[in-house]
Amino acid sequence: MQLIDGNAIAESIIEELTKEVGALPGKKPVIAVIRVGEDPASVSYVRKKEKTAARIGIGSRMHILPEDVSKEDLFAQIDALNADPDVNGILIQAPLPNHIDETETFNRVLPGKDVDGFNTINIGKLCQEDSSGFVACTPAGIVQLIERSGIETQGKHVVVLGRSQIVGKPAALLMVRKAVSGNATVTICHSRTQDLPSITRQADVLIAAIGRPNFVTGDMVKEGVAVIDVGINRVVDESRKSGYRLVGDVDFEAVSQKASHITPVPGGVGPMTVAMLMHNTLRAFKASQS
Ligand code: BQF
Repeated sequence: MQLIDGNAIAESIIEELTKEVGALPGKKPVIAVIRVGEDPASVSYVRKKEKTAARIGIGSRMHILPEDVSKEDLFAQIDALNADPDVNGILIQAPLPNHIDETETFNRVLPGKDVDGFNTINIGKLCQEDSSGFVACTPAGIVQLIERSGIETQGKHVVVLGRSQIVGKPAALLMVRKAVSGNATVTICHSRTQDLPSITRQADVLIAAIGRPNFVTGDMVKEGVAVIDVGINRVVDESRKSGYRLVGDVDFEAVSQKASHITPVPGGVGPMTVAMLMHNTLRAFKASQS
């Protein structure tokens, strides 16, 4: 069994980006981050992104808005960043408070600055296999993990567990693309799928993004499966200083005994999400310079 080291793969991408940014002759890329409220997970994700940007030489501009910000004020902030030629990428940290519609907010960002790839235009481009768009960072990170671990997808059965706009759907589109790290036969299943284990057991590659701790058990996979665990679930753990620990959507103990490859949580897909955000920001910068 090969443990896929997402930290190490993310580090090598960060190194590649650092070299490229270091070699830029003039201006450096800049990402603007909007965080609404003080959700502890959002605070921690944003901090990780700022730190990683700083290491690479990407500038970041933080905009922290109160939990009860009006849609008008939030959109005015986005509009100002859209119009600012010094801002290359705009990130709106999810989750947003309930009174703000996420899709509408993501669509307010100019497609060329939508480094999260959440915008209708960028999702449409992914669907059309138009590589000029931005691909959402987590699915893009999954592709990198697969490529850099030598996992074959051509002609294989990739089962995606989860149908979210941000992970499941774009991951399925990437896997079915006419591309070396694509050309798969793809099945998307979800919480309403009948006899789910009979489908997951057919997977040569299983991408688990259903958002339930330890959901995929040993009897749900076949021998030799490659498993990408996208889940980041907080479960209570009194023995930890924080009072919780992170577990994936996959029962790692059991599934790792059958898998050819598996990603851990933490240290699997998570760090790749951040690395691909930086990759997209550099791309947005380069596009703005040409
Ligand atoms: C790790 C995210 C759900 C909802 C909104 C490294 C991250 C996480 C884990 C991280 C995520 C998840 C991010 C690890 C960003 C990934 O070591 O395993 C990094 O920062 N992520 C986010 O911004 O919004 C989310 C998950």
